[in-house]
Amino acid sequence: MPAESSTRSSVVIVANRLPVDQVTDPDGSTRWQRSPGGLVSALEPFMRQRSGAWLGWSGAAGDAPAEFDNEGLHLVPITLSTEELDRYYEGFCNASLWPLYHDVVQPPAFHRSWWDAYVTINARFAEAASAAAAPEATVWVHDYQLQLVPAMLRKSRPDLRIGFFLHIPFPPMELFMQLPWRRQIVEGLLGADLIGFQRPMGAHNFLQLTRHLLKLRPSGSSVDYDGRAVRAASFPISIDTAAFDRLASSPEVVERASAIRNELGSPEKIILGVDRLDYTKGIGVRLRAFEELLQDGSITAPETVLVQVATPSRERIEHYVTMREEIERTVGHINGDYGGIGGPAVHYLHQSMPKEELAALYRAADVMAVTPYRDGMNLVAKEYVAARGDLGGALVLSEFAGAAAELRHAFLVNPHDITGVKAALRDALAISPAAAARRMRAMRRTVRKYDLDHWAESFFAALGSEPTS
Ligand code: GDG
Repeated sequence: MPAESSTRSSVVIVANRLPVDQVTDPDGSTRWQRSPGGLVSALEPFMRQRSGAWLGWSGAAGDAPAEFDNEGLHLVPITLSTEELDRYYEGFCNASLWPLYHDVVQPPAFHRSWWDAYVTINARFAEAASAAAAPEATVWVHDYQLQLVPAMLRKSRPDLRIGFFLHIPFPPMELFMQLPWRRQIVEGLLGADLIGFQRPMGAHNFLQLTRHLLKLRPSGSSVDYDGRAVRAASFPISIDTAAFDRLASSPEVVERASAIRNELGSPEKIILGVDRLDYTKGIGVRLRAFEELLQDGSITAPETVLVQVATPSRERIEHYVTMREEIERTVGHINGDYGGIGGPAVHYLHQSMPKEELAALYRAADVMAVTPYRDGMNLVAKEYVAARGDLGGALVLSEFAGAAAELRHAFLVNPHDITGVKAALRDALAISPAAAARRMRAMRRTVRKYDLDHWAESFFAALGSEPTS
């Protein structure tokens, strides 16, 4: 049994990152600041009622600071050295698992030293979780970085209720089988009582693998393993819809939205893309469709412009460096051919921006283009809908984003079919305000009903650990 933590909690979240960032003030002192992001606020009610703890990496390489309390949460930082970050995080997580789980959009690389680091780090998280959890506590482990934690934790703490949620897609068996350590991953996940996926297909793929690899006999959404029933089911994640709606309807944001339109030169139509700069997001797809629309005269610039926000991401990984170069070359090319002085066709921003600015962009955009090749959910699509309290705007959405299952009133596209993407963009640009409002109203009903609280509550309920009121 590992050393006990100073505080033992009855609900413990285990995630790659802590929900805080260390910031340095002008006087050189440092403090922790709650990182923006819905996950922590959705989980907060559960955590507060049950003296919750959160384990994760602080974001800085090297020895982790001691555990501490922050705004009612007990935070347990986990140490990751620079070399571990290279092998575990940038290597195994983001250059092996990430592409493998996203339909091998890029070829995954497999290295034994990366795998070894993944095992070591998962064991470190499991040990810390074991120390932090009170007897019979609920532990909720998050995402592809920590798939071995459930089994490791169960071994040392069979008294715990263990849930796991995968934020990215779980691949079909044919692809998953490429992984040299496929059996260990499936066994790692089976340590949980409940394994949550974004889509029912993820749960189906997983259960099929338990049959194929471990000769288990799944029945319905459950499989018996090691004398326990393990359930695999879908829990589509969402956003804090009401909060986003409020933000986007605030006078400041509405005013900023019209200022953005002016700054863009008052175009007739604005198409918007907002993504982490990732090869799964299909940024190249929409650039190409946009370029072809300009080429064939369906649209003209600067009457119609594309604003692409590409948030910097994983900049030390090779695939990301090449993809960024390609995208930026294409942007330059389109602007060279179709832009004018002071009037580019594509406004490209490789930067992170405040949430308020993002909300204003959503509010200003006539068409939101979300065209990933594969995406667990895609919260940007849901945020756009939440932001359109004015019932304006149209959403073009890839069928391969988890969000497409709920947002059926979007213009759904196959991102591999450029002709289809062009047609959807054309239709979305031409839609009448009344027809746009009808679609937007229907989508807003969905995101209002199935919000982030609904997601967290249904997961905890299925895990058998609703908060006691
Ligand atoms: C993974 C899965 C799944 C983006 N740029 C800025 C900014 N953002 C925010 C968006 C949105 C979030 O980042 C991105 O979330 P997504 O869901 O679109 O994508 P991933 O980062 O790939 O997330 C995904 C998700 O996990 C949750 O389970 O949906 O499928 O891949 O909230 O608004 N926020 C700010 N400035 C930016 O420049 N403030």
